[in-house]
Amino acid sequence: MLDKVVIANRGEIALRVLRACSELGIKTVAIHSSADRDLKHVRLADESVCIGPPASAESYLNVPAIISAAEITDATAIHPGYGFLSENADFVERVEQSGFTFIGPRAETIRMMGDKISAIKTMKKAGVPCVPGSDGPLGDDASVNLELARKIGYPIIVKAAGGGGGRGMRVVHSEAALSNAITVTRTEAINAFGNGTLYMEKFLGNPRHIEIQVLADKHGNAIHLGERDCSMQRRHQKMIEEAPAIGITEEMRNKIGARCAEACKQIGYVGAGTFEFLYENGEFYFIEMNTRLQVEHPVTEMVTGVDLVKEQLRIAAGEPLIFKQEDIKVNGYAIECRINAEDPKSFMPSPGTITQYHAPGGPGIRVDSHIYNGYTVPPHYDSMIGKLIAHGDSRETALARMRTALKEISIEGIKTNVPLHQEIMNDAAFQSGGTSIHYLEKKLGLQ
Ligand code: MV4
Repeated sequence: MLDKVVIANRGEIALRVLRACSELGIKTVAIHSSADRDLKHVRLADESVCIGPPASAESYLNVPAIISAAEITDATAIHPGYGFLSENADFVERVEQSGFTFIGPRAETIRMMGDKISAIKTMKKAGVPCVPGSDGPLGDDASVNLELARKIGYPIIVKAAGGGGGRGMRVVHSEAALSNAITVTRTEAINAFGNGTLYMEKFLGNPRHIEIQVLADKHGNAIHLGERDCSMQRRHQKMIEEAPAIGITEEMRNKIGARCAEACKQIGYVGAGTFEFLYENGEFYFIEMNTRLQVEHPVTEMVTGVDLVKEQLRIAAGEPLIFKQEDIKVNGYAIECRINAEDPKSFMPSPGTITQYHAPGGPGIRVDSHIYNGYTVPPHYDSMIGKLIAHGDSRETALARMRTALKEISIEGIKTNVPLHQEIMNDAAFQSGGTSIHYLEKKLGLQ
């Protein structure tokens, strides 16, 4: 097993990784910025190293400082959490060149999935269903692009190969608008990612965002752990996630899941990963793959009973998967609410000191959060301060437990989005389930 892990992240996910290490008897090193000395996991870690000032660029993204911290503490591995350096192939190479184990996929895999065109090409070849599209980069010949779009059929969407997560894309409804859309999107992509490579897909007007969790070891074994529905989002920020997704039968889950696991085997995928799909009219369309642990991983853990972070650690240590596909069963329903330090109406961040905190509890309730009485939420980072997860035998029970927990939770001194979560839990369409990626923005617009 790994001896000592550097946790190269902050907040709730750093605490989550620390807990998994602790259970497996792995020593931990917390690296943190000067704004994060009082983080809960910094106090709980075996060792801690302040690696820089508050700005992420000089701390959580500071590769030499992170490698140095691993060296001086005699660590053997680095867990990147999510965000920050978690999907940075250059970082993985630097980690490995310095003699440490990166807890995640190989650099080559991360680089390939970072280029959305090569990701789609690879998945299509592996038998994963993709959105009808250009199957490659767009050239500069306007007539060729018009012909491509005509074949696909309007509306189409132009996307940047270096984009993802909602950045660098434009919907085109007519031939007349195509050429200009390509020019503008290309300029934006060059400015944002330093890469003007674009591709084209059929635009799906009202899909759900459904993703498949996978685990793969270094011995060629791969399994899927079912799906999550992440459609309840605003401006590409997910707000609520659930597992399983309403309307996805066991047969559909096994079919799409098997395709994802098979693709993992074909590309030599290592670690935890997520296949992102758009789901419309009963069909799955692959759009991107995330090569990291995701924020919403707990809903999968609650319904499968698999500890995904412990599995990441075991896989990185070279151990074979302890689960076979037949061992994975989806039990009940889980819902996660992301708790943000922000104004529930304007969505403006609300950093500051938490003067009073009371955590909810009871059957089926899980709280993944680093906050405590007197903790000060710094203004320098993401506003998510924790996740509230409810599990139950039925979706109705999970929802009822979430409603109860949202009443019970008490966070004073800062504003949070708890009131908005309460409202969504009582929303008729959410209660019925299966709402699209556009539902929340439409609902908020009507208020
Ligand atoms: C799409 C799409 C419709 N059709 N692709 C946005 C984020 C990036 N991961 C892909 N995105 C989309 N790609 C086709 N062909 C609609 C979106 C999209 C979206 C996707 C997932 C979750 C939220 C979204 C919000 C707006 C648009």
